[in-house]
Amino acid sequence: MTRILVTGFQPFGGQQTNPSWEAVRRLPQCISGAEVTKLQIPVAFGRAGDAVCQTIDQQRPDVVLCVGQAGGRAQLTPEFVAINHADARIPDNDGQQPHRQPIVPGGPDAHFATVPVYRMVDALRQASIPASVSYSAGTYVCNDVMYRMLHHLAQETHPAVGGFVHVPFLPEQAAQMRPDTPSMSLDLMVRGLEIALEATLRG
Ligand code: PCA
Repeated sequence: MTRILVTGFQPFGGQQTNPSWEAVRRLPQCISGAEVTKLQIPVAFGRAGDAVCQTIDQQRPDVVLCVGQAGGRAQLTPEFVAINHADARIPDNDGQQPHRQPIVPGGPDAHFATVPVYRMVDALRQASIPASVSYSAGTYVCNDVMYRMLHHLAQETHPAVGGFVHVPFLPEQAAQMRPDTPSMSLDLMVRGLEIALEATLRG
């Protein structure tokens, strides 16, 4: 049976909730006949990526999709690339704040997503869900997790495909912010993640 591992983050940066986990935990147990496992990970450099890699080793999934919040974005954005660079604007939930340093010293400069990011975006737009490919996952914990996960998969002989999707704020978060802050409803995010996974499994 095909297995999918999907992860979402704990809240961070003073927020009460993280839409990534709220959406991930509402995904069905089964998508296109594949079994879905959900994992909540901490907003912590190193520790979050390690938790994902450990779970990959235990569960041997075929698809790994990590999801994170990108406040300020208006669309679902599958990430094209993770770079070997950490530079934190704010401390993570462990109080770590790396500046201008490699994630894996001596590792490749970047890892490209191995999920079909363009096919995901095409499928999402087809379903009238706003989406676009992003060419930067930033330099905070999300990029750290994506890089560590793809680096781990790259060491395997029969690797799973791996990717990362950033989601906008929820309406209740945006309601507390500047008037031009974009948001997306939880229902749309959940449906969008499901469509992105369906598109991946078609590949
Ligand atoms: N977003 C942050 C880390 C956790 C999350 O949900 C990021 O984009 O790096």
